[in-house]
Amino acid sequence: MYLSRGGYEVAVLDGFQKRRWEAQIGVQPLAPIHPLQERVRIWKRETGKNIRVFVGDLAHERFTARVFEQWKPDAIIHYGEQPSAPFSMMGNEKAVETQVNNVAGNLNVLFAMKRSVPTAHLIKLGTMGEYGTPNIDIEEGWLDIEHKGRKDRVLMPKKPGSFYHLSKVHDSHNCEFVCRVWNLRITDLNQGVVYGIETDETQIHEELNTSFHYDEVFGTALNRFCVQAAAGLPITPYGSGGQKRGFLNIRDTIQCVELALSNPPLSGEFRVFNQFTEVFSIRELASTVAAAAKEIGVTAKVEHIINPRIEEEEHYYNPVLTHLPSLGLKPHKLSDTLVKSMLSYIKRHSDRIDPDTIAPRVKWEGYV
Ligand code: USQ
Repeated sequence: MYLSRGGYEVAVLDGFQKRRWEAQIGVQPLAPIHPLQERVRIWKRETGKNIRVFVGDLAHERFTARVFEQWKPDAIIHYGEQPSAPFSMMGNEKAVETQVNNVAGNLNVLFAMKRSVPTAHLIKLGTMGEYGTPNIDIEEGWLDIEHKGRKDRVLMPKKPGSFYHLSKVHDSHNCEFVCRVWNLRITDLNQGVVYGIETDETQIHEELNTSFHYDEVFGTALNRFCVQAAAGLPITPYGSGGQKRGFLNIRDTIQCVELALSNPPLSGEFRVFNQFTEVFSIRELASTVAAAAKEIGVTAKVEHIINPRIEEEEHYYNPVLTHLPSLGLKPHKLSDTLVKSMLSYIKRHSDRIDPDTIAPRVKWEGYV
């Protein structure tokens, strides 16, 4: 919607897998998400801008190839992946579904690019979680090494924490390979944990809202904490809450895509941007939400619970962030009343909160 408003000619390709997964596990976004075609009609009515819709599954190579041949994009923004770590850890079937959907879908995009638009720019949504929490600084994708007196530049080593995060590592390797052998141009956005609900575009009409999850599977930490506070439930850092992550506001995710789009890499370049604006520990987030809730008259309790994941809870964390700021990223800060605006949105929809979907049941040690 942002790019369409900005004058780009936009097509959206969607197979509605996320809606199917939500139905399978019995969760829904906080506010309902209307059918895509209806949202596109509302967008046209409100802004006069047309967005072309292609319905199908990226993992079907003939469909993907046909769309690329027909539409001939100058740039592709690839957000079409299974995004949840807990979903991928629910067992054998969901792990396979996650990796097939993500890795095969991305491979089909790469082949379709090579065949129909070899000079197009792929902006691929990766994740900061590809790196895990190493005891060294996290560089932006590439690491200069010296080993036994010889030097090389290699992809930053990866130690991800779920089958989902692993799928993004596999994608990154496939992307780097096709830049090297087919001369494609790709930006891998290693994005941190996103929080927030509204953008300028979603505010144009209620039915243009984005999908906001708070459940144990699709909800991310800060979003969950805000819903817990609003629903009078305890805020749940897992374990000690010393896990540190990079975070960014949903508005900044759009800014980052536009910066990548308007500053494309060279042909043959695999470019990696670390994409976050602030680093917090989970316990800092929990106390920030509790303090913000207090300001609007809600008393929220923080209750550390047994960590269902296998991850480091106290660790070094120092990711490098240079590329996006050097291109002009102007971050929104978490402290800029965002939590308050999130809390008021959540309160407006609080009758739809299903408390039974909040407690974590998916365990990393888990299922076979
Ligand atoms: N956590 C809690 N309590 C909760 C929920 C989460 O302590 O109620 C902890 C988790 O154990 C983890 C951290 O918060 O240490 C982040 O968890 P999350 O669920 O917010 O985020 P994550 O599973 O890492 O995945 C999310 C998105 C994923 C994206 C990733 C960016 O779902 O699509 O790739 O954030 S990153 O974390 O940088 O890899």
